[in-house]
Amino acid sequence: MRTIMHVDMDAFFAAVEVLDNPEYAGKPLIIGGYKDSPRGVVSTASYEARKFGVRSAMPISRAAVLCPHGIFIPGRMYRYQEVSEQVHSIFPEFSPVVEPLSIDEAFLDMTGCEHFYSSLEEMGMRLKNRIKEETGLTASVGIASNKFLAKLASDWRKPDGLFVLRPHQVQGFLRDLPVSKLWGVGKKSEAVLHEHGLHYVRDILPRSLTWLQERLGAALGLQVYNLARGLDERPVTPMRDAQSIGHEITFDEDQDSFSFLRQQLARMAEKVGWRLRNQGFYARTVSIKVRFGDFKTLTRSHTLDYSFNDDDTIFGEALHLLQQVKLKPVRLLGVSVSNLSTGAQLSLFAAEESPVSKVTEVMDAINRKYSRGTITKGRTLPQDRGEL
Ligand code: TTP
Ligand code: MG
Repeated sequence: MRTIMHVDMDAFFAAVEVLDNPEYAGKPLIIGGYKDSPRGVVSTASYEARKFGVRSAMPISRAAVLCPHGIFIPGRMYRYQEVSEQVHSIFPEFSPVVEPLSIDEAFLDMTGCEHFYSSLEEMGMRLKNRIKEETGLTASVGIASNKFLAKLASDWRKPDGLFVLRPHQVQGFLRDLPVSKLWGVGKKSEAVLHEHGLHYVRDILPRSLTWLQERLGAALGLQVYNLARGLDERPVTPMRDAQSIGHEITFDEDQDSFSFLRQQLARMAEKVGWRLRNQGFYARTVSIKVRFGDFKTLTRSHTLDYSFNDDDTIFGEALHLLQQVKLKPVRLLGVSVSNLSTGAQLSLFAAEESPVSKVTEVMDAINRKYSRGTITKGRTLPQDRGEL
């Protein structure tokens, strides 16, 4: 039995603003832009503002209607990044096996460390107290026997929450959750489940694995079957153990347009670069995977003599690899990076430069502030579809 702890900061960007501007304390605070900003999107809101229905990813204009007396401010990404680093630097005090998940959350594998504490509650409390002491901010902590349950648990008593989900409570806890809480169930698969009258986790339990796989596909069907039973074997993967970060798409129809594939490559390069930077990694190798209509699959890789974490390098290398492939209609395309490290080993030619260009930094800040994909490079947009 494993002991996994998930920690997630409360209303993170808003909490940092309250920390730096105590006059905002206790007020409805909305981060993402001034009240009259026409295209702004809410990145987060204080819990006081959430009472009025304000949520992340909502247009500022809508938030202004819901919460007209709220305080609306644009974000300060560099500052959130700074506090994020402070928070993440605490986790190794608790466990050597830490998986940073985003700017304000992480998984800690606490298996074997339990006996250092009088109870799991005390363990969680200690982490919360350390974060509070170091940053002045509150976090919510969930403790359970796997990642899926630990993340649900940290959410359960938010904000400033602590919840230990014990094995005998799991079934009762899961039963009444909406199916969308199961990882992997997005809008599309949620609709499929609803169509069959499955709205809550308890509705899924009587369905067989085969039934679910027939409707959701083999992989997602199995995942949903397991998660509904509280089963999740995924290990906490510390940065140093991560092998690669990748993204792939299967097309509805086989694709034979190079410009289309190039555009898909650019989109995936941005996604991969984003994840790479968000987890504080650098990579040295870029790989592509191409599966043709006849299911023949090939991979091609190239390793550079320096590490990188920018979209341009990933895209450039991936495109170069794709250009060397003799193409026929493509069913699946993937991009991944590997040879990961946490520090930059810069190109000799770029020793003075930051490995992430200013443009990428600004794009990341905007995408973090709003939501990923808000801003993107032109090459990810559809172009004239020249044939191969
Ligand atoms: P979350 O942890 O999802 O949200 P939160 O910390 O603001 O609130 P909660 O107490 O519910 O955890 O995200 C962390 C930060 O990431 C959040 O403060 C702002 C940013 N973010 C966005 O910029 N856009 C988004 O759509 C979301 C969900 C988060
Ligand atoms: Mg949070």
